Amino acid sequence: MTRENRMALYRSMKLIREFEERCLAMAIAGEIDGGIHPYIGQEAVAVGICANLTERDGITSTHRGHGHVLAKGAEPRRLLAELLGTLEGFNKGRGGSMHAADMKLGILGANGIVGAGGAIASGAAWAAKARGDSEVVVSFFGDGAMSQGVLLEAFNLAAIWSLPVLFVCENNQYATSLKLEAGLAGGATRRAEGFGLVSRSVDGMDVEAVESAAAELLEGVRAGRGPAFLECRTYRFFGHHSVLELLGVEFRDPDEVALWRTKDPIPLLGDQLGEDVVAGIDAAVKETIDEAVEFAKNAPSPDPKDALMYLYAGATAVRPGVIL
Ligand SMILES: Cc1ncc(C[n+]2csc(CCOP(=O)(O)OP(=O)(O)O)c2C)c(N)n1
Ligand SMILES: [Mg+2]
Repeated sequence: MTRENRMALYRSMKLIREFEERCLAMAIAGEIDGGIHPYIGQEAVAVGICANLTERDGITSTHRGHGHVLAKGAEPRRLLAELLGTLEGFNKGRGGSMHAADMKLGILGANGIVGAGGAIASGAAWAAKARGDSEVVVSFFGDGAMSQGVLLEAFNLAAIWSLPVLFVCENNQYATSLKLEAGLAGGATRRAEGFGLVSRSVDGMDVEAVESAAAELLEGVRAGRGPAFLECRTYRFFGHHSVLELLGVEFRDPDEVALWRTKDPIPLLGDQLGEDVVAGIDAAVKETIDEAVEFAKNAPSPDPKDALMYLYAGATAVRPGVIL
């Protein structure tokens, strides 16, 4: 990997970190309705995977999705405007934190329903294959989704129809407060192998390792050899949701959290780039996020009379409660 590539990976991870730190503070201050699920700690996964994707490739995301959306190329100011429920958001404020989508960038939607993105990814991959297009679709989901029936059905259909999907399990070892071993029998990669998916597991705190594992698997997916599965072993540095941070509730052992914080992917890569390079990127990223906050806070809110608009494709609200 070239120095320029490493700098791009560092910049993208730092952008997500800065965005999420700012959002977490805003959510705790009550400035983001509904709060957020912070992605802090897991940046190497989104960035390492998306470094292999073109704009035409698709992704499906999760309730913890800001990192995926930013790594796929979304503008931070438009994402923050979405989180604040304003008209400048990608979805005019209708989606919010858990449902940010931008079809032009191949962001087929974050999703508050655990595991649901896998089925959407398989459907989009089926459509790409039917059209004869060369795009691939990446589906991000957590370890908790591995026990959702819909995801296992998506594995099955993707395998039997040989669809161009890469399933990425972000194993941060917890589903809310449920530890992995208490909720997942058989192990993630072994389950995926059971469906005939080419499966690998990688250190999700090492962005270069994630990038190269994904590159290898996506080569087969793009060549039409069928779907693949990548488990990224990672950790979230904060609680499941901002409201738990607000209340000071932490289900995990503080020593375990402290240990994983020593594996932070950002300084790990930054140390290779040198202090001056890091300082330059950090300052530019901070400026971008400062500007995004300013932009989003000044963006207009939707008019309550338009509340029923954009709920259905091609539909128009003629008066409250009546959709044509
Ligand atoms: C179908 C469904 N069941 C339950 C929930 C409630 N819920 C929201 S996040 C979450 C935990 C998901 O854990 P995981 O998939 O590991 O993702 P992580 O939060 O660790 O990123 C649960 C159970 C939901 N949103 N959807
Ligand atoms: Mg999890």
